[in-house]
Amino acid sequence: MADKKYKSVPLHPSEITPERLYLSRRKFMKIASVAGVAAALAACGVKPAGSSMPETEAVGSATQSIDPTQTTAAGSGLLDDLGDAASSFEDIVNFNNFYEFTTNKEQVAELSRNFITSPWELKVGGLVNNPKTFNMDDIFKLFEQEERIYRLRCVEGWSMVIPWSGFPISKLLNEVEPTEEAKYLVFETLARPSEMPGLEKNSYFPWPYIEGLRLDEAMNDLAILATGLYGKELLPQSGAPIRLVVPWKYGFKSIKSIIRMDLVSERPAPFWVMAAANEYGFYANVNPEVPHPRWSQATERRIGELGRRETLMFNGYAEEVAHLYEGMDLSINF
Ligand SMILES: Nc1nc2c(c(=O)[nH]1)N[C@H]1C(S)=C(S)[C@@H](COP(=O)(O)O)O[C@H]1N2
Ligand SMILES: [Mo]
Repeated sequence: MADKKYKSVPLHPSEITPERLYLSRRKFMKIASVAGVAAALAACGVKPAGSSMPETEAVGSATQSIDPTQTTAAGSGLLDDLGDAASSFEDIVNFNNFYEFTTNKEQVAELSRNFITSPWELKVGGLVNNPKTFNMDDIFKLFEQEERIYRLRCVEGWSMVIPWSGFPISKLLNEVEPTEEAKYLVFETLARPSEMPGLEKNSYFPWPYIEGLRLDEAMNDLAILATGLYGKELLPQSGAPIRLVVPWKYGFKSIKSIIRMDLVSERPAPFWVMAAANEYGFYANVNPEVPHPRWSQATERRIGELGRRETLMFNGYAEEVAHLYEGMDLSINF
């Protein structure tokens, strides 16, 4: 059964909270922030060898005020929903995390230059009535591409604003028709050693790169499959030809160069959870109140700016997504 292809992890008890204990959204936000402070006090700095993201850039905790003139942004004029300027194309395609190529963010562009992204097949199956394999022509024919200007907040403490083109995952799910038993969506990145030197160089990682969403998260309108940015098709370093973008979650959830999506009944174990479960959770919702064990998540450095900004709950998308997590303790379900 396709369902058994992926390792799964058990649910946290707080996710099976009885209905009567569910809180109103306002109460929930208050409690989530109290829990976050407790977690901050308890955090210790132990680092498992060889299985983690690079050290954070988040050295200080003080937030400097942002002077908009201190920026290298190219001035495309594009703004996100909060009025933040889009990062420059140059910044977006020259500072990347894509460990299949290298863990050096400045070298991904160079090392991925010859990555073959056409032809490409995206196989969607598992617990669906209509399993389907899409090539990129199918995708462009079936799903109208929309522009979405989203903040991307990496768990390491930096962020960008990226003008994506893509389409809501919900549209693709409607094509394949998840069955009643489908509860989660698993994504898998291509792993082709002949083109991806990082696979062998960093062989201690649990390749292939896997990510997962709860089905209701995947159905949220903010969750898209992106095929382009700044109006051009994605370059390899950005996850060509098709990658996930879930802007309210840390960047590592936004899995690149996807070849498979499977609907499953049990919660899958994503790449970073398998690499270091104490540091990276299944949900990975951006949350300034819940520190990473080795650094604070209260602030971030916007690429192209000098100061640090305050990190926003759910990366500024609480209005759209906070209801998905009502009744959950976000310091446990981090
Ligand atoms: N397959 C794969 N997807 C991945 C990664 C990766 O190493 N491999 N890195 C993640 C991380 S940590 C981040 S922050 C974002 C970065 O996306 P960007 O390089 O387009 O800014 O991609 C995510 N998707
Ligand atoms: Mo990241």
